[in-house]
Amino acid sequence: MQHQSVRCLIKDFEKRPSVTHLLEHPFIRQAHGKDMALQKQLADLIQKQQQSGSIAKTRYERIHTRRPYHADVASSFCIDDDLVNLEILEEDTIIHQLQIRYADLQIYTYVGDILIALNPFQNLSIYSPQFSKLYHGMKRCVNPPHIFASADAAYQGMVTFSKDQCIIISGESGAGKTESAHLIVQHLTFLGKANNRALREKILQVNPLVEAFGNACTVINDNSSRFGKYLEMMFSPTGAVMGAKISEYLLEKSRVIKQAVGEKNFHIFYYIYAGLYHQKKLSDYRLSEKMPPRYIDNETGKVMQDIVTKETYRKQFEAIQHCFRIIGFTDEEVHSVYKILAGILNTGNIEFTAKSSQHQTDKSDVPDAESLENAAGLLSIGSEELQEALISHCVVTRGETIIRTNTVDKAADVRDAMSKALYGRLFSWIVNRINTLLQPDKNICNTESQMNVGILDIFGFENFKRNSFEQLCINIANEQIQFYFNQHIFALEQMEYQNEGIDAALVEYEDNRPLLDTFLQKPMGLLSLLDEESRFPQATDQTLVDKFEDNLRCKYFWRPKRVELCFGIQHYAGKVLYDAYGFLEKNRDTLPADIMVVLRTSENKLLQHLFSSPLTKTGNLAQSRARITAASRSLPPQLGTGRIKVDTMEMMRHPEETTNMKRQTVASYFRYSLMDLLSKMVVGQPHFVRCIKPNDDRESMKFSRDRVLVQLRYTGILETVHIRQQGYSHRILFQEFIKRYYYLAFKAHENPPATKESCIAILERARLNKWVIGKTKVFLKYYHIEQLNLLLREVIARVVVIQAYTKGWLS
Ligand code: AOV
Ligand code: MG
Repeated sequence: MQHQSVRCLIKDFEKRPSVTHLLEHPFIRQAHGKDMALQKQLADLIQKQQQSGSIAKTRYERIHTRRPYHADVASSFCIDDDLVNLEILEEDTIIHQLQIRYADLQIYTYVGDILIALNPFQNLSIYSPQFSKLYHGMKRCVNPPHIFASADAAYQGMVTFSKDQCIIISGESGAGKTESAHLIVQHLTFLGKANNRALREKILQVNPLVEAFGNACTVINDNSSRFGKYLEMMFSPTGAVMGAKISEYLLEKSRVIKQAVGEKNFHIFYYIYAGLYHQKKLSDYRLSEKMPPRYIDNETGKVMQDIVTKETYRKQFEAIQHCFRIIGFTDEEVHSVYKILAGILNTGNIEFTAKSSQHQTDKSDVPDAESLENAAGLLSIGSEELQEALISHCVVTRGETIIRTNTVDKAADVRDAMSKALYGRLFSWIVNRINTLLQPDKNICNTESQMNVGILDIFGFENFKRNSFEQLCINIANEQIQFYFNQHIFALEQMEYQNEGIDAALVEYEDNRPLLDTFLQKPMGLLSLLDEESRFPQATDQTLVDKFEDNLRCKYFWRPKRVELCFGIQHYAGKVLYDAYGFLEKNRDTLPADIMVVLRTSENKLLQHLFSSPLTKTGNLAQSRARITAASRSLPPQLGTGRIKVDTMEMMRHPEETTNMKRQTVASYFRYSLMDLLSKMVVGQPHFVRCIKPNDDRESMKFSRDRVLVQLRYTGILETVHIRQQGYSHRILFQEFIKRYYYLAFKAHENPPATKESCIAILERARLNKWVIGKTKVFLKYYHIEQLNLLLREVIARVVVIQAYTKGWLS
């Protein structure tokens, strides 16, 4: 029994060097035991913990050849590792430091507790498991700055104080956010060593899988995230990884149907086309061997050439199959996914021609039935019904249902809306399925005691030659993340100095709140105006821009002369010109009810599920139209007009669905998503990683001072350095502070009151400098926390050794 408890303690302490946890361990409370081998092990462990600095240094020297540490540097910490240590705080000095470091391939630099990561644009050998070990539970100043150190800080913060953490990665498109997110997950899975290896494997496959569906090649980045991703990794109270959960935000669905010049569709389409091509299975999915579908070959012929000659797509296909398998998707599910993807590609090939008849000139027809039948076959729906839903729609006017034909353009729009809806829902389904497969086992860890580290990786700020509705949403999301950063680093901190009567120099920073209000305010913000205009059937993109101009009277908005559909926004990260062409349609994002009805009749279970709605009765198109007629007769005339649909819950997930009561637009869905994201982020202790792109040519070793300077300016790095140097980033209530660091100054039986004096006693005992005491809180510099935690760990270790001695184990 005792033997076991000592072993258990050692294991626990190694896994989770948490002092609070250790103190509560039954073994420490009633330490006794006689096993010599275990005693030795315990003593070694404690010694190792105490000497961790020097061990790490030599290990680092062994494996990191680029920058050996010099013996004459008293601490292995290099002064310029942290910009806060600079004596002269000017843009020039900061940029100079970063440039020298970059030339030496030191891509990471601290600004206090914030990590700056410069994109190296080359593979570095600093991410191996050896490095994970090196950074594990280490004092930050022992090793050079590293993304693993940030992940480690979050993990240690979580286990030590049982508090959720979140790591917010920001930076413009191509700066390295997604790569950083991968590395964080890698280190966290290393730290959260579960006995369950399978689970670790699964978690590592999550990012590659969702990115195959949600990332694409843009002119800026070959692997650009076209959705926002918040990945939460769940841990048990002892820090073992238990599961994971992803939340996805605002996938750029329009990419499925059209890509700008030089850009591509979502990766997965190329992967499956190439994979199936090489497996000679294209015909099983009714895809042509000679001509890739229109949706993926916008530069005719090029894709085919890549697929035949290059190995990468095929390998990626295999990797994705592997991901599916490891995570736990069944073969049947994967097959359904491929069928839907191939169904989308075939849908894209359906063409329409005008068909004039005596009575109507705006009719369209499908001249070549092959693609239609292929699509219908793959989606397991009737081809006639599909055709009917594409070329006609049902309108209810004053209690009467009229079937109207669609023009060629309209039919093409319906086709594309269907493809977008299919892809969007498929993507959400994959994410939900992953979440189900990776949810923690309730028998092992109950939800209450679970803790998590969230990792936010969104699409970065974008400024293309032509910017559309998607860029607007992406940039607003970035604006919101910048606001959150400002709040945390500047606003809240400074507000507390004032409330607590602390005399600290105020740091000026660029507050983007007014701009965010310009977008999000109700009812006169840009998104509200867009929604309002989207409700008028007669509105055009031109009337929309006019409306913006009439109502958005602020310095952030302007309209260039002589460019009709254009408007400009002065974002925190620079000026962007938007082209409002298609804004209204993209915002409405309607999926005709008839298409939905047809898709619901699918015999493919997955597809049925994607379009199922608990409140809607199923049936074929004719039955549904008959039902609508019946229903419309009972509605008051003003409500019985327009397209009919659907229950509100479904709409929250899928904005494209319309209702005659209220229409959910992309803008309102987007606003809701942003709120949802923020609500997740605010509950955790934030850690910031700021990615910087050193040049626009994606070249390694190239440092463009101008480009870096712009990014440093708009992210407020200089101001951040100031506030980290002068400010107090940690503000802890007396009570909490005493609870945490009690053992540094008091004995077990003492019960100090939650007063200023008790806190001062601890701070003085710890021999810290430069702290201040407010009315209710202790104000600490970012580095104090680490010092306190280390001291605490040493004290606890001493307690353990003393107990071991008194029991006569160590002689
Ligand atoms: P992003 O996520 O910030 O852009 P990525 O993380 O996709 O940018 O990085 C872009 C490219 O830079 C990657 O594909 C790598 O080639 C390279 N890169 C970034 N970080 C590293 C690193 N640590 N080591 C080696 N190469 C790196 V966007 O998703 O477009 O906003 O929407
Ligand atoms: Mg990315």
